[in-house]
Amino acid sequence: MDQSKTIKLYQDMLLLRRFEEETGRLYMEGDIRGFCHLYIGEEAIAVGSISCLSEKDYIITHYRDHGHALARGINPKNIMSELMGKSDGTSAGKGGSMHIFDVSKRFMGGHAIVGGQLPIACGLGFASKYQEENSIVLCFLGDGAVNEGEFHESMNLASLWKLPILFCLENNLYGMGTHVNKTRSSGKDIYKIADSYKIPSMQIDGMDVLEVQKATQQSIEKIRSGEGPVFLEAMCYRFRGHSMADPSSYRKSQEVVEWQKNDPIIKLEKFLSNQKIIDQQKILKIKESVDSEIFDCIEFAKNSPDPKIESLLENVYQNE
Ligand SMILES: Cc1ncc(C[n+]2csc(CCOP(=O)(O)OP(=O)(O)O)c2C)c(N)n1
Ligand SMILES: [Mg+2]
Repeated sequence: MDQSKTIKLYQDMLLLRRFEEETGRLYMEGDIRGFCHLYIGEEAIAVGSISCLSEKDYIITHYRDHGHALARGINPKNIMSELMGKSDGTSAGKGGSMHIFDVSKRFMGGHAIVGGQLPIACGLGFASKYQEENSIVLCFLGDGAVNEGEFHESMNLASLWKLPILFCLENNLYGMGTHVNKTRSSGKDIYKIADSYKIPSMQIDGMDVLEVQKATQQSIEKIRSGEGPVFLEAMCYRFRGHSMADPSSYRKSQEVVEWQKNDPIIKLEKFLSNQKIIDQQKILKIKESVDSEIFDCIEFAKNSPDPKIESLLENVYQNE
């Protein structure tokens, strides 16, 4: 194991966590408005899987997208500006929380329509194959997306055309306030659906960044060799409500507490100190540097100008 790379995983997960804790605070203070869904608790999935990609690979995801964007290395200043609707935002302040995009990083959004990213992932995969780019597409989806027709159409097409896609299902057990067991007979074993499309699949612990990383590496090797898509089901839990407007009254606080015992960041921190890879002093230093980066990016976003009224119709297209 490369120790500095493992420390980087810890640092990145902490960046996601602290960024979103501050996002929640700024939302309550009115600096961020509109829809806003936090990824707190699920950091190991974005950080572990995205750490395996090369620059030429694509990422496409759902509306709970801040974590994926940060893990891809998009500048947090621009992400925070987007959340505040400012002109330095990744979409010039016009997309907001659910629509983070950065084509230079091959980060193809942030999609608010549940399952809407899946056919687009197939398009990206097809383009990569057709142009012999050897790029793969890492496509994140929630358990709720599995009930959409687009999910099944995309799985079928990806398998039939051997598209280079890694489907990464984040099974956090809830679609808004509904438990997966109420919407699927295979609630906690969704990965088995992939069998019917002849797509190799596996269930993994999405609260363990090292396990996510290992499974992603193995999957990517398979995909790059031209064998077609792979499907991973990462079991996880969101520690906060579905969105900032959700008081989470549909689940018992004891359930949340049980899952918080499995916090992916604390787990890696314990591993790193038990293995004597980092000590308490180094942990403190990392926390301080992450905090200072986040406070800088909040300052930057607050000072970023509002989009000009004349820019309202920029980047709006219509067919003649
Ligand atoms: C096509 C469509 N139907 C319904 C909605 C409303 N909606 C927004 S989020 C959501 C639940 C999705 O749950 P899941 O895919 O498990 O993602 P999670 O929020 O758990 O990350 C629904 C039904 C939507 N955005 N798009
Ligand atoms: Mg879910």
